[in-house]
Amino acid sequence: MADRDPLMDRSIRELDPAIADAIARESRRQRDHIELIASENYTYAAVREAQGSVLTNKYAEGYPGKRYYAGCEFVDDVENLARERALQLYPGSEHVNVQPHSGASANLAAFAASMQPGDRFVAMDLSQGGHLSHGAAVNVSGKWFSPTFYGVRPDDGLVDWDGVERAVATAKPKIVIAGASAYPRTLDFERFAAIAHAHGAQLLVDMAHISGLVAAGVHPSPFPHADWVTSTTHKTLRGPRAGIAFARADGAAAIDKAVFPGLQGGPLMHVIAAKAVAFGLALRPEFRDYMQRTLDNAKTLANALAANGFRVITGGTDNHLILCDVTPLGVTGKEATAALESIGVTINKNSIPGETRSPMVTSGVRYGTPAATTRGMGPREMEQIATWSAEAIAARENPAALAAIEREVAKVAREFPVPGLDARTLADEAPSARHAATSDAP
Ligand code: DSN
Repeated sequence: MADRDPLMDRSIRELDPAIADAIARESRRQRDHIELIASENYTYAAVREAQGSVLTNKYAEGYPGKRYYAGCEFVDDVENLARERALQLYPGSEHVNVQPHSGASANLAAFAASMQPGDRFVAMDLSQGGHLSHGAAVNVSGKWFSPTFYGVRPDDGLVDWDGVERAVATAKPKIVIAGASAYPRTLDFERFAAIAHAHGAQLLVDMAHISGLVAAGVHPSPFPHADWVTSTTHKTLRGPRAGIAFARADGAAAIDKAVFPGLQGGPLMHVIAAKAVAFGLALRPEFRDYMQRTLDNAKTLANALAANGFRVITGGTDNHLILCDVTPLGVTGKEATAALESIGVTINKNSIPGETRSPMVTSGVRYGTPAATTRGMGPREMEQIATWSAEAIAARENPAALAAIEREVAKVAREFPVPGLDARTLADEAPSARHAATSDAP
């Protein structure tokens, strides 16, 4: 014991006040702000417990029963449970790899499993609602592979099916990607699969945004239509910040090899434990209720935003997110986001179909209801948020008016506690610091 480092059992607060203060300030921000970024959520206290557990100490390169290190019997139990629960959560799924560190890693693994560098694929353009890891020029998916893009129709904002057909027929791709980060309507996976398969391509569905809705049965499932399915686990699914990748039985070996040893080394067993906990909780009836309330809130918020002068793209929403043109209110997406940030309502600026401004400015904003719904907010708060949004934009050059709205927002926010944010964490807190304006969601 004499040589044992005495610092090993001390708290963050004792050892590192700078980090402890930053965590406390972020805790306070989460308590006092209303979070409406469509990709964010508050995870369960139990998920955080698993993620902060001793499993972070363990190396487990390989897969259950086939590891490169000894001492893996208990982490094998964890990974097997995570796999079993993920497959149970998505009927029709055949194989899952629960090791990807993120959604972008899961997408790259699906690329590595199904294509060679230089191969062609078809995906939704980032500026039309797609994702950075679906072939953006700045991303490895766009640098090492060859994308052709489809988009949405400028008049109604819905998937341009003629454009999908044309892109697939012309590019003759290895894979077609369906999945988006700013598309407010139901994605017809069966139709995507029919187009891809008719042209000899495989379908990759990235369900990162909607995986909770799919698990709860309130959005159609990509199974059994897709050949590969990827997701994050922290958005609507409400688990830890991480990814997963599904394959058909005949793609199991390819996806497993792509994740490890292809792209990653040791799996994050503490995060895999947290995924297992989240999958178990998503199998419960309470989760279905939560997802239904998230959808109901999104519809209420969309209607209320429209009533307050926002132009809601596609006229509404079928899922957890709302895309709006804010130019009828006389502002850009950047200005609207800054005005809302100053009252403690957190959203992101977003390009809209037919966008004329740069991604750093935009004409639109994106709202989402998963996080606010987790806190227990309902239709009354959604209507209030829409009213505050319009008021803040109108008062954006009036600091006193913004401060008055900010006080109202904080009062309502505190009526809805953040899960797992206990009084002790908040008692420790340093003075509030307003966080920097959000950027366009990649
Ligand atoms: N950045 C996420 C989003 O906000 O949609 C997607 O990964």
